[in-house]
Amino acid sequence: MKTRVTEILGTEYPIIQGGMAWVAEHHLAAAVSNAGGLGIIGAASAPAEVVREEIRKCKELTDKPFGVNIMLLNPNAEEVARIVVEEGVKVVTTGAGDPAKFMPMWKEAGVKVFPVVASVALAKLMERAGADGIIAEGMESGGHIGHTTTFALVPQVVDAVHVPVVAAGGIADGRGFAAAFMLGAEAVQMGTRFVAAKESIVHPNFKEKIFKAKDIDSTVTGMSTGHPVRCLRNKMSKEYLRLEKEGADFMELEKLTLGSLRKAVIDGDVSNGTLMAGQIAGLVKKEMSCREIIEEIMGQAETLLGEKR
Ligand code: TUI
Repeated sequence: MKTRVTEILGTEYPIIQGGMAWVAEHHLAAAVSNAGGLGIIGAASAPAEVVREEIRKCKELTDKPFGVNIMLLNPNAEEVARIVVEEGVKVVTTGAGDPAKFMPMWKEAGVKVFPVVASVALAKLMERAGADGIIAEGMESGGHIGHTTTFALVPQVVDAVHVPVVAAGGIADGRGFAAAFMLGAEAVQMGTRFVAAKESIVHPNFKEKIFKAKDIDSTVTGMSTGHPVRCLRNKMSKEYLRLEKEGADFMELEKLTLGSLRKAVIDGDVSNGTLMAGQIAGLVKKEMSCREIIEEIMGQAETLLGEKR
């Protein structure tokens, strides 16, 4: 299936993997890229040299294009922004902020830039700054989110910019893919479905939580701190929300979440860890390889959209 996004990215399919902290490491990114999507290494809060190593290891596992996600709340974002250029990475996605100050450097190096936005205003700003495409991420997504749903955000962003739009948030199968295309998207980004993939290094306890999740098992912490984070309900989220309701200050809440994503992803501590996942977790029922996931979705989507592009 060809769209402007596959042309820009040089991928077989218009499917991008989310840049999930701790989860989006080189094995997952290479597996998605080898299956015809765009794999992403999530730089998150990792030290810049660790990101460089991840990029090099990914290159050993795939000769297909892959990208790096730069989390802009990270104090070393600038260093990581330079490293992607030094390492010849083809695509950058960004999250949790405005990457405009890095855009001239990336554009000069020929890096394709797809900022993740949660609003029309930032989408327009990013287009003016030279973005090659926009990833419009609805609040169904896992992790740090905005306030608008994918269904409402995507068509509004599509109407506001000329560059192609990628839909993210709440998409995990061919129906979601086809619906996103009906809204005007030219690709989708998926996180949760890939968290549970065979090649994902996420602890089996966390994957099991996704497979067992029901539609109502998703919650949002941090509404009061200005950094809302969507995760699956567990002991940790209940405690967080209780403290938040009591008016706990930022530092107190931070203590609870410090290192909590690592606890969930690496240690498999599904009680005290933060189980970042999207609202679509309830749809993800079994572990499949990235290739099986992508081929299943493309098969369903092509039938639904009634076309082979
Ligand atoms: O970035 C994400 N998802 C993330 S980042 C992350 S690490 C983190 N953990 C705890 C608290 C905060 C971050 C986990 N998940 N998705 C892309 C995304 N970007 N969603 C929302 C936004 C966003 C929000 C506000 C982008 C820009 C923005 O404001 C723009 C500005 O002017 O700063």
